[in-house]
Amino acid sequence: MQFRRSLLALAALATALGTFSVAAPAQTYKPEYKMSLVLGPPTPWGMAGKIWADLVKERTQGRINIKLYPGVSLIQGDQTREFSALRQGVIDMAVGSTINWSPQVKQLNLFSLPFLMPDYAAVDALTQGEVGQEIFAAIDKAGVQPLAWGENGYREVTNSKRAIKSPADLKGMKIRVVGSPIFSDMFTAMGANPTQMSWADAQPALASGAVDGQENPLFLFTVLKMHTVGQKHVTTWGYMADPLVFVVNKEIWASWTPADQAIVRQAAIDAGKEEIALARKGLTEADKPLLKDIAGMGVTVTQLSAAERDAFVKATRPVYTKWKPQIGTALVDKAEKAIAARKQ
Ligand code: X2X
Repeated sequence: MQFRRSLLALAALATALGTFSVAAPAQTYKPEYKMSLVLGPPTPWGMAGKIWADLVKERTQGRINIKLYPGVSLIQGDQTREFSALRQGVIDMAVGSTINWSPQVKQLNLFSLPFLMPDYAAVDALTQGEVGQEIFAAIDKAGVQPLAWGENGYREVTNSKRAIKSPADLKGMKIRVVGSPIFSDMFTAMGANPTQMSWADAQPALASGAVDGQENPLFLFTVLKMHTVGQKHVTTWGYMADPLVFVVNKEIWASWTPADQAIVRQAAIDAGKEEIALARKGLTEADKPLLKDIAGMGVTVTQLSAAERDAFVKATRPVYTKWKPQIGTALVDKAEKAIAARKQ
């Protein structure tokens, strides 16, 4: 009797398991996927990750559950190692900056070429066109699945010393730059004294005065209240903008059903569109309210005249020329043509 009951129970269990394996291919899915970000919410970058994760959870009825790891905490804040960690599976997915991944994918330096993209229409002409597709092919070839574009934004220079109107004003100034060689080249060419460090190290360095200045999109200035760490001068020179890319580790990508892959991709595209609008908020309106907010914090905001800007273009031209073949002459030519033909 006892034996018979156990047998019945076993049979019931087998049936239950069998049914489960047929009905739920999601059984091989991880309970949680780790998404790496440098900046968390409420920055636009952080919102990109949050919007993407929320859309995926909702549209997969929770089959794909994503947790955000801002501050690149999965790799101890070492943002230029993020791409390698994605490839190796230390990170499952990310919304990352082209700057941070450029040591591993040299084509990503395209967006860092000084004064290549004069306006947002130029950024869109690259990311939304053939150039963007070529860059995605390069990311794919480097071992990570690209899905959609987002935006960190135009990087404006801030400092504690003086208003920067010409390269001479930058002379000897200690500027924190990201650990990407083209940035050291650019700031050296302009006469500054660039110091490479991660974003995690940059914040205390600004606060202690170990560095005089930094460059980043202006929403970061307001979110972090950088005027409280002595950053009293902002110059809007629009020398480059870093797009963000939504990506997934390739093994993780392959473990999902085609239907779920389609959901994750579409959610990334939707989140990217929404985030790009957030990243441009306050900067695309005629009166640029974000600049007014910053001036309202007692900060000098310097907007360059065409002639003043030109002096920076000239000073950094040798860097452009040096990096063009390293990025790929054909790709840069194509980018220049796409920008010249852009709709304004
Ligand atoms: O480190 C930076 O400056 C930041 C936050 O903008 C990037 O990760 C590229």
